[in-house]
Amino acid sequence: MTLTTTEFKTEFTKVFEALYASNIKDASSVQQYNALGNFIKVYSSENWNQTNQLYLDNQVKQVYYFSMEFLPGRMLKSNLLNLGILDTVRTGIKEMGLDFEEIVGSEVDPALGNGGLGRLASCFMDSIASLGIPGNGNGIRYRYGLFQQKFVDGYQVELPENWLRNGNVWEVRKENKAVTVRFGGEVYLKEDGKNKLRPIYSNTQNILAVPYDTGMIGYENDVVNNLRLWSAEIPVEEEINYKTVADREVVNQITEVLYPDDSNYEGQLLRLRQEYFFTSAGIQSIVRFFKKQQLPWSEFSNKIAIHVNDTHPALCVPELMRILLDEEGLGWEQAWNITKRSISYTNHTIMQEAMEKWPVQMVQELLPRIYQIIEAINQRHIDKKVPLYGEELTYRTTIISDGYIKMANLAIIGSHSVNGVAQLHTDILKEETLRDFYEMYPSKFNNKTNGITQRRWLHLANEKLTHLIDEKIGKEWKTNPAELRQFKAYSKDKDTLSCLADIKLENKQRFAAYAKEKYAIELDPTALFDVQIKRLHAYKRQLLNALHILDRYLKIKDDPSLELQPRVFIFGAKAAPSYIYAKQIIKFINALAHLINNDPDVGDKMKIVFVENYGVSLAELIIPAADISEQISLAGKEASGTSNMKLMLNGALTLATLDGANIEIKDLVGEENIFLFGLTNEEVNQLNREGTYSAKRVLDENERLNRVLECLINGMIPDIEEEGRVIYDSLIRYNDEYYVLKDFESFVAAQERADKLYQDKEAWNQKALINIASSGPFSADFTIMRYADEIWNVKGKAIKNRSFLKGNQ
Ligand code: NTF
Repeated sequence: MTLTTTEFKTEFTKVFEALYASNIKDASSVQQYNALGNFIKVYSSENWNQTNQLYLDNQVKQVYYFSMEFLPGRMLKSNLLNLGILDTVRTGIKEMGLDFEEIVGSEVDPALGNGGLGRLASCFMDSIASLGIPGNGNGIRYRYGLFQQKFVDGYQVELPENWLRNGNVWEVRKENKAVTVRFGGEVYLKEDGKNKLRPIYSNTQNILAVPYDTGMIGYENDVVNNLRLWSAEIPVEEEINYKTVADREVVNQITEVLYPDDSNYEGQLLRLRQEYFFTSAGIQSIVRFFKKQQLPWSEFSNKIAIHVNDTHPALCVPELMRILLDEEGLGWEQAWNITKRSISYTNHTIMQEAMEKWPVQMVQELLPRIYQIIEAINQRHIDKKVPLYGEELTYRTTIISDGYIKMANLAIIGSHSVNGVAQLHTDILKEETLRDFYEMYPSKFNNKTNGITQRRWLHLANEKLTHLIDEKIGKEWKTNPAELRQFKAYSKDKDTLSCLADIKLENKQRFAAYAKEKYAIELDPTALFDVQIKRLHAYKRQLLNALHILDRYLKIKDDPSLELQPRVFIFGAKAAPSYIYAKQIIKFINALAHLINNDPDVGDKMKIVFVENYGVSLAELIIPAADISEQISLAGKEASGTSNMKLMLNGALTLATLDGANIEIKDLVGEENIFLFGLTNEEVNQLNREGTYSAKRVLDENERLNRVLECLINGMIPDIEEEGRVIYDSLIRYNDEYYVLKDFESFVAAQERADKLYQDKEAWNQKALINIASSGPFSADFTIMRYADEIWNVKGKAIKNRSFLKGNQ
């Protein structure tokens, strides 16, 4: 299909008039956006329909990626890019006298995720479609996305994110595909006369799960896959039972918000309801689709791969068992084999507090049949493993223990593959966090280092850089990102380096314009832009970054005439609403920013911008403008990180600990093209083992650091009396759990090396170029090819036509 500008203008006008019966020039940009979205939907609908039909006709194996979070970002431009009509449409819109960027900007960014985990899911959806892999996303259509973050007096305030205010042009409500999800009540098993036990339910609450589907458009390959998000509704026949607003609210709540505060019992219960809701709905629809093909059950795992993204969808295991046993009448062994062969699981964190566990009683009450099945899985696990591994080891791996149901244990036992998201993370899983399981199931464990889609994070976010690369090495890298390495040949080419510098400067100017408009802060675009963008968490150590800033500030105060490499420090981070310490760090950084940004002694030497409500669209603005990528988590704690890959791809130099995927970045670019500092994982382990670390001693031995810390409690930074004290105590009284003080000196030294290198523009740009050219292996296309080959057993093949499907059975 090719589209000319004239055809586009005619068709687009038709769509607009059908929607709004008015003149397009008088329309708001939201209306124009809506019409353009509709045009795209119509334009791609044939491919969407056909892709679906072809998958069905050819009975290809399909992947279902279950994730509680998706962070797709704005979709208008990426859909146009993938359809191969971005330039045509842009020109057409311009010729019609409309403002393309304004239209693009009026799309609301759906915040249906927290951070890395949700964005990874969306990068994966893009790569799955672009590789022509038959794949589907399965998640929740939250009525309100992750809270909208505002700063009031420097404090984080959370507001509801009403992302559906103007509707959502991309989704299609499919009430014909709705299913019922059952909660609560009582259940007992009854002989059905055919020697099978069947559950009899009473007093259950039945909720209708209605899917909203969104097309996932592959890159120039005519493939349109499906992202299915479920919404909870009251079944029509049960309306009579929901008389009050409060009654109805219980149902609406299920898909109301992402991650409701789960620091209390009610919050946890709601979270568990959400997890079962989208898991059950998804599994039911998979089984329904499978049965449509009239294949024997032995074919199930040859046709279906179910991926569990972290433990949130781990109830896939007992839910698939339930359907196979209770509804399809299969025997335990057969059902168990099908379940294990179909399901695979990714672990995304080793942080103990993020390991999900649910009180037994809660699961018993909310999901009585599922509880029985989990109990049976657990018992069989014990019966089978005790003779092989002994009681001690086996009991450390049970799903039920100490009155809790451990979701990771359920996911591991009920699946055929367990993967970590970077090499070090997988090693830590094998050797520490999940060591007992690794001993039991060594062949289940594998590594799949995360990846990012270069289509969004380079083509769309940094079009100028894309043009430069196209001009130098051609366009093959777009479908084979490994080809980016050809760009290395230009690392000594003065022209190319100066083009690269110009592009970076323009991107920095673009961000500076945003900062000026939004926060009335003047930034010097020639300063070094230093970026840390990620969720706020103690282990990610935004605090270390802030202490370095404070140290620089003190230097300037000591000697205002000091020559320092000017820097702009950019932060973007949300803190979980119940994570008080993280919120105190936000307040501290904001207070520090206020002090420094308004101090005439400082001028352009330092500026701090903490952007509000960091998300995908802001990332697209910030990442291309970054010179330094701060990846400074305590070694061993960050599973992978993905902003590190995006920043590298856009020519930022990484300043990092040897943690997560930073290690793989170092291996690819070489130690001379990255700034490393801090403890290694082994050193952290050793310090933990010895137990002799004293933060106080570090402080006593370092005068500079001592002065910095004093500023937290001596009133120099206005308005942080409480926060300053809490942070100070976390470091000194509670002995600095994340070794911030221990790593301070080497962090500052790395920053000094960065400053020095930045003086030599050519050397810096050369390293930036090498970083860009080395980032190809982090394309999610490669990550997904590995999932496809090694976990899902589906054929991953970039395609220009659909003939591949025939060979993918
Ligand atoms: C995150 N985990 C990790 O913290 C990141 O290091 C990683 O890059 C992403 O997952 C994607 O793999 C989580 O968000 C969670 F939920 F597991 F804590």
